[in-house]
Amino acid sequence: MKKMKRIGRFHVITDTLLQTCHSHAQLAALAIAGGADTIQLREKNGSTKEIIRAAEQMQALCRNAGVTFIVNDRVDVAIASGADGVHLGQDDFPIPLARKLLGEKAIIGGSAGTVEEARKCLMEGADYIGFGPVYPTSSKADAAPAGGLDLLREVMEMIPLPIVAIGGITEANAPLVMKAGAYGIAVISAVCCQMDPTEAARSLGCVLEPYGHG
Ligand code: TZP
Ligand code: MG
Repeated sequence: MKKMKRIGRFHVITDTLLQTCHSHAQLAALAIAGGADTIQLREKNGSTKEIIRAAEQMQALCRNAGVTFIVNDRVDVAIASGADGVHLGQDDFPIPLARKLLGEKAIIGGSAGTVEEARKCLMEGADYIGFGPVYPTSSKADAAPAGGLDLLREVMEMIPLPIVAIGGITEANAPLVMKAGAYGIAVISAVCCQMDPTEAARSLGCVLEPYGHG
């Protein structure tokens, strides 16, 4: 039987610039303990060797926990670490080329902030779309202005792929995003930058439960 691609509904994206208490692997472990079902390694600095090392640790943690592991931007690191997939922005490694290198079984996510960008991801063969920012965020330096729930609804109407909402998602607004029909959410600060990332993930996971998470 064909194995389903496990695209989680609660993605935690690890970051070691916005907070310096935890490493990527530590954040992955803390987020998994709190119920995250997808972990994404997002590292824009540092040596490739270091990033591969972090990715290998995270891949092992995720595999043991049955959690999906995605690498942001770096197809090479995804291959090297045996990740489940990659997440690619509009100006990153082209999705069709990533598909060629990673194969049909890999999960490929594409970032989009407009319906046109989301359609491009769809046409190029993405498995899901990270759509946002839905709300204002200070976690991404070059983030576009927040699109809000109406744009999120529009993309979900037009694009037949799982839409994972990103950007400024918190425990307070996650129910609104899910009620609007999002497949899931992806967060950085709401988990990674909290005093207790496990507890933060746990309470965020609780508000997702009525919408099919957990
Ligand atoms: N892409 C769009 S918004 C964003 C990314 C990586 C940042 C999300 O971080 P936060 O802290 O959950 O707003
Ligand atoms: Mg990128």
